[in-house]
Amino acid sequence: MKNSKKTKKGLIVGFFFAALFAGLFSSCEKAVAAKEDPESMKVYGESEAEMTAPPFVPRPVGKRAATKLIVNMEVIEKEMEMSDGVTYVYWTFDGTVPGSFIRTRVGDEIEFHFKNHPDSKLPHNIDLHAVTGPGGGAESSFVAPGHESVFTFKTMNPGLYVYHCATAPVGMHIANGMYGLILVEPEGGLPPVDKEYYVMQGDFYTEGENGERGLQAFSMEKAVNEDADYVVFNGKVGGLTGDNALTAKVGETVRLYVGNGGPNLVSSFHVIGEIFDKVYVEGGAMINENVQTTLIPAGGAAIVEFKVEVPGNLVLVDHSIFRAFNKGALGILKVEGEENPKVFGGKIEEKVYNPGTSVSGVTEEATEGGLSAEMSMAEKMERGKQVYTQNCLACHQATGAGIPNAFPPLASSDYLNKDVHRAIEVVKFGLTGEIQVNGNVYNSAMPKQNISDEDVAAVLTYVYNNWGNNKSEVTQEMVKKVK
Ligand code: HEC
Ligand SMILES: [Cu+2]
Repeated sequence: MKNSKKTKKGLIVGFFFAALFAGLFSSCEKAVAAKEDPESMKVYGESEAEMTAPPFVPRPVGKRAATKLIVNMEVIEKEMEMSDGVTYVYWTFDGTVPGSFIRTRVGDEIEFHFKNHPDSKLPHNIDLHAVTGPGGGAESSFVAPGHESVFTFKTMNPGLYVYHCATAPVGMHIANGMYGLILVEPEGGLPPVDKEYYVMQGDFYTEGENGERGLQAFSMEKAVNEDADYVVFNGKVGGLTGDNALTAKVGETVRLYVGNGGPNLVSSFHVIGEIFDKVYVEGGAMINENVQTTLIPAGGAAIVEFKVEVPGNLVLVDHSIFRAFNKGALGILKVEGEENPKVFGGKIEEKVYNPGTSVSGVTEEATEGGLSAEMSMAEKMERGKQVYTQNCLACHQATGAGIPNAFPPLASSDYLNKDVHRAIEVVKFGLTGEIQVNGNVYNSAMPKQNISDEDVAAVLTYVYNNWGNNKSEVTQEMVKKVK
């Protein structure tokens, strides 16, 4: 009894002292931290910065002390691929778009050796958003072809920063690919993750339209109008797909350093099939959690982190979605590993859904049973136009021209004109797999059209008697026979 009381008292006293010590200690620590402002932070030793081409990043800085860091970078102007069969003369930092990733820490003294290859046609410079000083180093780094300039700065603020060329005309130098990222780690580094990658979006303006083959020149007019032909990750269409896809394994944590070089467009960065567990908003110290899409300004960046729980292809996009599917802003992160049905069950069933009523008001009874009275040609044409507008126009377009690479034309379609019964089949039962229409290959899916036999006859008659087709008339009976 007595003993236990004593122990209790001892404990309380112990707590009191512990609390006192903790208080003292933490205030000490605060005093030390306050002294460590980056400006007066001492540097220890000297080393050369590891530089990496995208999508890779140098090893973490972590706990190393501030140091004198030598950065070597070279401007190279060269022709590279923009898209299949399309090339462009890029102006680059170290030969890639975006340029090499620079990794440093707060308090480092950077000695920047900036070189311009003798084969370059123009002078260039570098404006690093991580620099506190005039032009972010632009004037101090300005260098003619075949020269090197050296300048120094101290990294004052941790964060992820864009660098870019700032030689006049600035917009043109950026539009030609002159941008990249520099990461300034905070004291002690960033929390460790399993995979880190470097992704940077950019918009490109070419004399020819998107996909026009050959060497494409820069279009100042389109750039001024912000009318981009290509919006891409890592410098080209396919910069992060196929062999260039990023990879990770189920269970790993992934950190993406995402920049936007612009020159014009703001990116609505999104990964289809993931949620960002963490976003370092705008590349700064503020962390947001559970984010679907993060805005990355032109000349800005963000760090996003997520754990990959299930296998499959995650799709990196600018969610201004035509840029992704029509201009190139699409990348793949391939996740391999065991299925994880607890997190994602996948499709477990598919069955017929028939509520028994039709929203479009199409009569159901004509599909089964006897024939209703055959319409006259004029009636078919009128009815057919209505059915077409309601059911087909969205894909095949008002003029029957279709959409290249997606929906085949019905106008002057050799496929359509060759075989009426096949055409009826397509409309009644849908169509998937590869077909050729007027010499172009389509490999897509047309859904089964749930319309009455009478309407199939009308719409096909309408299609056959328009847009240069062979003027066949389709009857209910013909439709009924196709099973
Ligand atoms: C959701 C989009 C979509 C709708 C709606 C649609 N189609 Fe199609 N259609 C397609 C696609 C895609 C193909 C090519 C399928 C393939 O690649 O296997 C196709 C192919 C065809 C073909 C054969 C190829 C050709 O160009 O001659 C015909 C005929 C056709 N559709 C007629 C129609 C008619 C008539 C309607 C309306 C009753 C209709 N389609 C509605 C997407 C659609
Ligand atoms: Cu430049």
